[in-house]
Amino acid sequence: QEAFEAMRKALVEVRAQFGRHYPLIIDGERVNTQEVIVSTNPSNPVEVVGQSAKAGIPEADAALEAAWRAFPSWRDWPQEHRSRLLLKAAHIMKRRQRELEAWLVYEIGKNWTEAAADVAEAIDFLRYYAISALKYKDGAPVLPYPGEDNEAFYIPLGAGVVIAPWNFPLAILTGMTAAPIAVGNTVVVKPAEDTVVAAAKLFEVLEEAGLPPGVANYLPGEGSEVGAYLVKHPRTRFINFTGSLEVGLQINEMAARLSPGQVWIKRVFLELGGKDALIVDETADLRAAAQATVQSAFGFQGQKCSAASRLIVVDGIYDLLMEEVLDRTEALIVGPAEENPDLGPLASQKQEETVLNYIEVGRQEGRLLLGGRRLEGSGFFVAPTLFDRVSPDARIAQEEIFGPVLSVLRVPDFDTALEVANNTRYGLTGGVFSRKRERLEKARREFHVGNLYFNRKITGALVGVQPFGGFNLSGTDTKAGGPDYLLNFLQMKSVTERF
Ligand code: TXE
Repeated sequence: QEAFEAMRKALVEVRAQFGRHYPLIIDGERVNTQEVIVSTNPSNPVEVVGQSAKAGIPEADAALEAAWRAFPSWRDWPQEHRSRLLLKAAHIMKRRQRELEAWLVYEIGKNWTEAAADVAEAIDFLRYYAISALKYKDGAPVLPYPGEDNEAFYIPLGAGVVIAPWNFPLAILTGMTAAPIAVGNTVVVKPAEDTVVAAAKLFEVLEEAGLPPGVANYLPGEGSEVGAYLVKHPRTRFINFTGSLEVGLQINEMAARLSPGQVWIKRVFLELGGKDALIVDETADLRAAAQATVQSAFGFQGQKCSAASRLIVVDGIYDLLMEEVLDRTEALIVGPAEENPDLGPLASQKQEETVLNYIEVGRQEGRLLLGGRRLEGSGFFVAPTLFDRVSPDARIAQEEIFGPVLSVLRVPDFDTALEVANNTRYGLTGGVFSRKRERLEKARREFHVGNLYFNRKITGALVGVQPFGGFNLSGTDTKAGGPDYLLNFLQMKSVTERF
């Protein structure tokens, strides 16, 4: 109750800042403001103006140079001091969590639960990377059998670029930024165009924590302009990207080419899409399976790479399960995010159009069971939608829709369910509802996804508990919140001294 009251208060206080600085979603419509968002980092001469934050090539060059200028001293900070700073940032974020949640509600249409999870995960990332960075500090024993006259130790890479998606505007941006700087790198951060506020808030927190100017540089701008420019830039040492498959593949290709004056092979980390399947067999707890299906498919309007977008049902319980799923889906409330509905608006006009296009494709490829339309009135509200009689190779079973659309596939037995689940070019999350241990063991071996869940929903990965990242085209096997994630931003040096 207390948290709800605090949230209501925060929404009012944040709303009082409307029309001042930030593009917002008001009642589902994206309302851009005409104000200046001034970079919170004095070393980074990025003043962004107009409808939503816009930085151009000159600012991108300035930000990357600011990052390289800040690198030598930040690299030489003792690891404990860098870690302590990030822990302080986590503490500040915790203190401001209701306000930050309120911004996420207004900026990207998350309901209170999803907004709280986003902020909580950002705090977890700051803490987790701050602590796990300590094991790489200078002088830490890294060799299993050190000789008496040589040592090996880690050093950071230099200045890199973080390019973030809009769907976890604080959590993913914070995780991708905190990891490289935790171990002594510096970064230019390019948030998604639709979520420049959440990014600005992270910079406010980092600045309050005392992050030296230039260590992290705020560069809100067009991905295809400043994002691509920085990916190709010879002075970019690494790229940490989370976003769509198509952009990720473009980045991989651009970064592979040597630019004039480039003296290293860029490291590229990609966290891409998913077409995640939930299997329910005839031994499953049907109520639990139905609940998990609806939460995984429609949480944050299905705009999660971990969302369930395929439900694979073994014959025998099909009608019973579908009755449960349809009942629960019909009961979902869709409305303005600040009223804490089950589903808020989609993130943008573009997102709504994409989802509605896929719904039209779905009408050709399957049978519409529920939803299939936008809601009357203003705002990007799309009804939770289910199609069944979907074949495994249908577009709505193969392509990431990134909206509240669930494709239901019916199979004769569990083995076929696994084959259908693996029939995808992605491999991010997956789930199985079954009471047969040997089937779970088979799924553990054969269900080819980076994050597998048994008898529970398939979204949500606790930092440090479920390292997050997928196989195949879901990314480069980098496990965010995993034990070795920081090694991506380090290189090892060996020094031998003959006395
Ligand atoms: O991605 P986009 P979005 C995925 C999710 C979905 C996508 C949604 O599955 O596919 O992210 O996020 C910048 N050169 N994940 O729509 O359009 C752009 O400005 C350089 C997976 O934001 O790819 C934005 O900052 N940059 C993830 C960023 O790329 C470019 C979890 C992403 O934009 C660019 C969350 C270009 N040419 C979301 N074009 C996981 N697997 O964990 C755009 N950008």
